[in-house]
Amino acid sequence: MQGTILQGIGGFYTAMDDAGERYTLRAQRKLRRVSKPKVGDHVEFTPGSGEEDGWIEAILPRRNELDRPPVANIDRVVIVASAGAPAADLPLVDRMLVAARRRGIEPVLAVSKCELEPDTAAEIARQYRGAEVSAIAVSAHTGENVEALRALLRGSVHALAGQSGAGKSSLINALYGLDLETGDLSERIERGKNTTRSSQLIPLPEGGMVLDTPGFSLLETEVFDPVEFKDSYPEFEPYEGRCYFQPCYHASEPRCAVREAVAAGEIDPARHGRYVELLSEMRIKWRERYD
Ligand SMILES: Nc1nc2c(ncn2[C@@H]2O[C@H](COP(=O)(O)OP(=O)(O)OP(=O)(O)O)[C@@H](O)[C@H]2O)c(=O)[nH]1
Ligand SMILES: [Mg+2]
Ligand SMILES: [Zn+2]
Repeated sequence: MQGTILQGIGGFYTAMDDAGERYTLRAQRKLRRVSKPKVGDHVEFTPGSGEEDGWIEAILPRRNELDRPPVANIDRVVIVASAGAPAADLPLVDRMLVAARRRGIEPVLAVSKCELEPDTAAEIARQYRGAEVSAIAVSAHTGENVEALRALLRGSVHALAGQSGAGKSSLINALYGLDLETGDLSERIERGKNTTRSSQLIPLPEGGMVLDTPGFSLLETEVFDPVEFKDSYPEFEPYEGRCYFQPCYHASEPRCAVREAVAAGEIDPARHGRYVELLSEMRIKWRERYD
């Protein structure tokens, strides 16, 4: 039989077949060695019967996947970054954008809790102008732009991802009238844990599916040739080929068209500054890749 993984907790997976029937399954060790099943995976399985466990036999080829959050076969990743507390970690947003682009997943930026700090929300969205990402300031509490975001996401398989406490589960509840568990910041600090502990795929009555995922604060950027790093920054594209040095990293080279565009206010300086930092990290990792 075939189905889609909706959730995986403690070695047990829930799969749903085309008829909407749900099965509890385990994954064989030989399968887990190659790759652990991810939420969103299409799998072949043998259902359990009586006392017998059901087993996932194979993971069908993935259209795409992310490592963090660990999800597969999605159309879009909605990066949720808060305008209030916890303060948005923009280097983390940048890393998620790079990961999405490298994996061929369309990113959307949702600046959450916008009713708390409207100016901060607008400033964050402004930094990503030209980055070919829809940046929408939303509030799960007031409903601001929730309808616009839902219209943008309609019919697609989309995962909400980002820092713990950014408001992913709250936003999903506001978007789709659900009742996922959400957590107070104060409780969170006491417990030091995510409110959402495992990823979950939810089929939507209007079509498409939404994935709630646990928050994270660290994301290792995949190591690849640093000369390709700029390709994940669409706002540099119009200036490509116009630099004095070729290839140009657009970092500290003289007569760099991208740096001139930053100086002229055409590219956001904060976003470019973070690019330079992530790039130097990538160059070090690339040099040390065989150590
Ligand atoms: N003021 C305000 N608070 C919000 C908004 N959305 C969420 N919150 C609050 O932010 C806190 C965290 O929300 P969650 O939805 O649990 O955050 P999460 O991103 O799912 O967190 P994890 O599951 O731990 O990754 C809760 O106290 C929410 O009430 C909003 O639009 N405005
Ligand atoms: Mg959550
Ligand atoms: Zn350059």
